Amino acid sequence: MIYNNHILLTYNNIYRAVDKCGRMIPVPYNSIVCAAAGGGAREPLFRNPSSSASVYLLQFNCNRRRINTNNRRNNNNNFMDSNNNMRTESYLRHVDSRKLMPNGAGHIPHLKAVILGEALASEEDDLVLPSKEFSDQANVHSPEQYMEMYKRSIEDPDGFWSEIASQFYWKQKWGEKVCDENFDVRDGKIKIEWFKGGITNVCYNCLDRNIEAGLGDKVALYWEGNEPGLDGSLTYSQLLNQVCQVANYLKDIGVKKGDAVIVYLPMINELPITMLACARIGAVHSVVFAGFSAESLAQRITDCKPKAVITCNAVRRGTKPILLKDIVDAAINDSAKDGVSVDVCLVYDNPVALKREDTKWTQGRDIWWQDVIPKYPSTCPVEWVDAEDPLFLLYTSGSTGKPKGVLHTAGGYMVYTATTFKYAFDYKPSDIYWCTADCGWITGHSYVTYGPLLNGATVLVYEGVIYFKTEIYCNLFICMMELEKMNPTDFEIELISLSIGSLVDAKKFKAIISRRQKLSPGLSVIKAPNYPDAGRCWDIVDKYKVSIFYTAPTLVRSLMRDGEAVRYLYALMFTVYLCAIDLRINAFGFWIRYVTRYSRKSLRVLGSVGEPINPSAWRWFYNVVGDSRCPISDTWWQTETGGFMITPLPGAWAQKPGSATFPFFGIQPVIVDEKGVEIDGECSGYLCIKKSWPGAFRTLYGDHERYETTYFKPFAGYYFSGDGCRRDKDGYHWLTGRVDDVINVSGHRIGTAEVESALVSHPQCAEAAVVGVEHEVKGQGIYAFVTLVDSVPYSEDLRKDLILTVRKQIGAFAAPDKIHWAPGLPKTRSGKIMRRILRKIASRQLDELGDTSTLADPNVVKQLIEFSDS
Ligand code: 6R9
Repeated sequence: MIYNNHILLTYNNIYRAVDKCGRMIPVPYNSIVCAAAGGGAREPLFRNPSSSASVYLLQFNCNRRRINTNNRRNNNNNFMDSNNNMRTESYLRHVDSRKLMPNGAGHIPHLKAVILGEALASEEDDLVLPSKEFSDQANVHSPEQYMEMYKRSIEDPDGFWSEIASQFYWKQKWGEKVCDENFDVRDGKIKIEWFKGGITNVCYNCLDRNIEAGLGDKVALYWEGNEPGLDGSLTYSQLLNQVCQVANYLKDIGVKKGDAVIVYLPMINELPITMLACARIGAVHSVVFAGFSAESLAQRITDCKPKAVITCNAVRRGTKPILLKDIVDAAINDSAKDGVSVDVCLVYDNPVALKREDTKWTQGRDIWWQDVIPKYPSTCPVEWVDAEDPLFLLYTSGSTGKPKGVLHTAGGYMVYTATTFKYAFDYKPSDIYWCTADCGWITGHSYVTYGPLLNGATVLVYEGVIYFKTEIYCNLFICMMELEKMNPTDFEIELISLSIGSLVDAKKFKAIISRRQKLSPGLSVIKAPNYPDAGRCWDIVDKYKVSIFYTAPTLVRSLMRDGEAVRYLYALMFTVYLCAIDLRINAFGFWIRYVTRYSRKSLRVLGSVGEPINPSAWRWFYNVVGDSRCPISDTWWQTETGGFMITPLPGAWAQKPGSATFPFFGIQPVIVDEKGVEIDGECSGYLCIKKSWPGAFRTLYGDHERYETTYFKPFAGYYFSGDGCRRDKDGYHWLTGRVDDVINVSGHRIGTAEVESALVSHPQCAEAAVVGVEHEVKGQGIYAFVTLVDSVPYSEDLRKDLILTVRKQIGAFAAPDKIHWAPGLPKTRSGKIMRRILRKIASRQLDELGDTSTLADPNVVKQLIEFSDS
C-alpha cells in the first residue's frame, strides 16, 4: 500500500491520501495511492478490475520542507538573549513556527510516519487537514489570512476590535481609549477596561438589532425536551416578547440596574430568556448550575445577595424527577441564617416533572412564573449601560473552599463572544447550532446564549443531560440477571443505574428498581442521561439538521465506551442468557451503531471544550461522528476568559488530534517556567496570557485582592491560567491540565479544597486530602484520602455516608470515585500535605514516589500503600 513517499494514511479503516496542495482527500477502501514527482490527480489513474483497487497519483514537494526546517532553526537561534535564555521580543512568536509551514501544511515527515492506528505516528506529527471545499467557503480560509488578521489584532488591537465593535449597536460610542489596562501588579492595581464610555445593551444587540435587520421570523431557539416528542421553538420576535415580559416583571418587583438575580433553572428556554431579561434591565444575573446542592446555592446567595431567585419546581433527568424547588427552599433557609434574606422566588411550573399541588410553597415569597409573567407587556424599554457595567456573575471553583464570583462586563464580553463564535465555528447564517453545555456553566453563557444570538444564529437548547457515565459493566450483567436474587446494596444499584443508561430495554429493570426504591426511599437511581438511548444526540442532530455541534470530551468518550458495552453485552447475552433476557433489539448492533444508524449529514463543524480531548477520542469524534468530513474546533478557554483563547479556525489550517492549535485574534499566550521566564519554541510550562482581551473578566466579585493574588501575582506581568501547556515544534499548543488544586471532572471544575471541606464536615472524618486521577470517561476522577477520628472503624456504610455528604454539600458530580482509608497523611515537617505523593499512590505509580525522606513520618506512605486495596 505504501509507495514512494508513503502518502497513504489509514486509520480505523478510513483511508485518506494527501493531494498536491497538502489536503486530505478520501480514498475508497482497497485503493492504492502512489506519489509522483510531477502531476497530481484526484481521479483514479486506473482501476484494477480484479481487486477493485484504484490507483491515485499525487504529488508533493519534499525539498520545500527541508528549507522550512532550516528556517525554523535559524529563527530559534534568534530567540536566544544574551543570557542564553530562549526569548524573543517578537509578538508573533506564538505563531512563528506556524507561518513557516507551507500553505495547506504539507507536513512531509508526518506522511512518512504513518499508517495511523497501526504503527502510530507521534501525535505531534499527525496532521488532519480541512478539505478544499471547506477551506474555500470558510470565514478564514488559509494560514496567510489568519496571520494577516492576527498580526493586525496584535499590532493594532484598538483598530482591530473597534472595527468589529462598530458592527454592534452603541447608543453612544466609547471614549478616547478602546482599551485601558494595567496588567502588571508591580505597577499598581490590576485594571482592564474595553470600550469604556460606550453605551450599549447586550440584550438589545442579541434581539432588537437582529430583528431590525430582518431576522424577526428566524428561529432563535429550538427547544428539545428530555422526553422525546416534547419540543418547541421561538423566533427572534417571539423571544424578544418573552424576554420583555420577564424584564417588566423584574422591574415591577424592584430589580434595578446593578442588582443581582440568582437563576437556578434547568435547560429550558426560560433560562436564556431570564438571562436576557436581566441584561435588558441592567441587572446582573448569576446562574447556578441546577446540579449544585442547597449548600452550594446558599453560599452563592449569601455572597451576591440577590433581589430574587428564579427557579423551577422540578425537572426530569432521564426518568427521575429532581425537586429543584426543595433545594432552593433549603438554600434560602440557610442563607437567612447568615442574614441574607430572599424576598421573591419566582417558580416555573414544570408539570412534566411535578404537579403544582405537590410543590412545597412559601406564601408571600413564592410566585408561579405562569401566573404572573404572561400578564406583563411584551415590550420593555432597554436600560442602556456602560460597556464596563457588569453583565453577569458566575461562580467558579478555585483552590480554596470558597467559590469565586467571576465578573464579566457588558461591552467587551459582547464583542468577544460574538467574534470568537463566528470564527471558531466558521458560522454561516444558515447554520443550526447545538451546544450541549448547560447555561449553569460559562460555555452555556458564551456559546449557548450570547455568542450565537449576537450573530443572529439558530440555537438548539436541549433539556436532557447528555453526559453519562458508563461505569461498571459487570454490574450491568449482575443487574440484568440476578438483581432480585442477589439483593445488591443501594450503592451497587446506583452504579448499575448509572451504567445502564438505556442500553437495554429497561422495563424490567425499572420495575425492580422501583420496588427497591419503595424499600429504601432515599435511594437515588436512574440518571439515565442520553435518554432514552445512547443515540439520542444523533437523533436530535438529524431532527433539527444541526450543522455545528459543540460538546465536551467526556461525552465523546462515554459514547465510545458505550459502544464497547453494547459489544460486551451482545457477546454475553448470546453465550449465556439469551432466552432469559428481554433485550431491546437495537442493542444487538455493532458498536458504533448508536451513531451510524443516524445520517448526521447536516453536520459541518464539531467542537470540543472543557478539558483536553485525548487523541483517540478526537479521532473517534472526527471519523465516526463527523464521517471524516467535519473539522473539530478544540477550544481552550475558561470562565475567566469569557471566550475562546486558543482554538482552531476550522478552514484555516491543519489540526493535530488533541491540540487546541493556535491563539485567537488578539490573544498572546506565553509559556513560562517556574520563575516566570517566558520560554520560546518547543517547550512546556505554565500557560499565561500577555495583555488583556475584550472578553477578560474584570474582577472577582467583592474580592479584587483575591483576583490579583490568584491570577496576576503568580507571574507578574501576565494573567496566569492555572493550566499547564506544551508547545510543539510546529507551534501547536497542547493543554496538559490544571497545575493548581483544581480537578476537572467531565469538564466541570471542582476545587480539591471544596471536596475536602465537605468531607471533614462529617463528624467522623478527621482529615481529608483529595487529588485528581486519570479517568477513562470523565477525564479526571476524584480520589479522596480520608483519616477518621480516633477509634472509628472503617466501614462500607461510613464510606457511603462520606460520599453522600459530598453529594449533599456540593452536588452529585463532585462525589469522590474512591475513598482511600488513610491512617495518616504524608506531610512535610511544616505540616503541608505532599499531594505529589498522594497523586502517585492514587494512580498506582508506586515506583515513582520520589524522595519521601523529607516527610515528618515517612512510614505513612507505606501504610497508605497497604491500605490501597482495602
Ligand atoms: C470553558 C470551560 C476551564 C478549565 C481550563 C482547562 C480546561 C477547557 C479545554 C480545557 C484543554 C480544552 N479546559 N477547555 N483543557 N483543552 N479545549 O471549560 O471553562 O469551567 O472555567 O474550565 O477547563 O483546564 O483551565 P471552565
